[in-house]
Amino acid sequence: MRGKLIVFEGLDRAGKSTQCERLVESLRSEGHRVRHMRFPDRSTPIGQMINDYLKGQSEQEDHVIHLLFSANRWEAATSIRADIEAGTTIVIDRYYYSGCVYSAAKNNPILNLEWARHPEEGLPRPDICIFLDISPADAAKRGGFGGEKYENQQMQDRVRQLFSQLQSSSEKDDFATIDAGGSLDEVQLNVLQVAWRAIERVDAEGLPLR
Ligand code: T5A
Ligand code: NA
Repeated sequence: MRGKLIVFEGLDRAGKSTQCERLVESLRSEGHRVRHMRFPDRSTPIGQMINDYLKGQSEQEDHVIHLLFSANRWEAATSIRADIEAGTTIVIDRYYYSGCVYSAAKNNPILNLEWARHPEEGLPRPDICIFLDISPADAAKRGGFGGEKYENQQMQDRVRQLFSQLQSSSEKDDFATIDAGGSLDEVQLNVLQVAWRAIERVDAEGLPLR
């Protein structure tokens, strides 16, 4: 059986990294081979350019940084497909949904959601995208903004709007939305249910990786 592609998305401080780690551990303890990834992958030369940009150490034109984020996924695409074909499940912390939404949130006159989507076309499509939904007020209780580029209220509000636009678009079936405002254990329980349902559906219906 092929591996599955499971992605986590959500606003800053929704709990993506925490829940990603918990899911990876849980699947491994059930005997699954799992690779844990995150985007941006700051370890590659392109990822280092992205890191400098997010930390405010370099400037990039809006389309340029968008294409760098996309290229950072494309440089991993072949190995993602190969691992999944070989039976390894891949759990990813942020993917092209973040890519589209954060770029479109800048209100650049050309770079809307539709423009943003094009360079991402053909990347392995997730079997499920688990969207961790949290109100900005609850997220704020988890600590203030850090120093990175997009960590400000105006940007986060736009990002939230655009995520909900994406979730009612033609790609809406990619998403399972989970209330991320509960305790770590409550959220984890819901994540596990959604993940197992997606895994079992792929196996039962023999769905190919898209
Ligand atoms: N970006 C990204 C783009 O513009 N384009 C792209 O293509 C991509 C991929 C960096 C930035 O890049 C942008 C988006 C981002 O602005 P990042 O490195 O993934 O992306 O962002 P991070 O800042 O690392 O991650 P987040 O801040 O978004 O946090 P998480 O992962 O959602 O949250 P997590 O798990 O680290 O938890 C945050 C805090 O809350 C607590 C945790 O213990 C932690 O302290 N917490 C809870 N507390 C109470 N109850 C719960 N249920 C909790 N869950 C977590
Ligand atoms: Na994170």
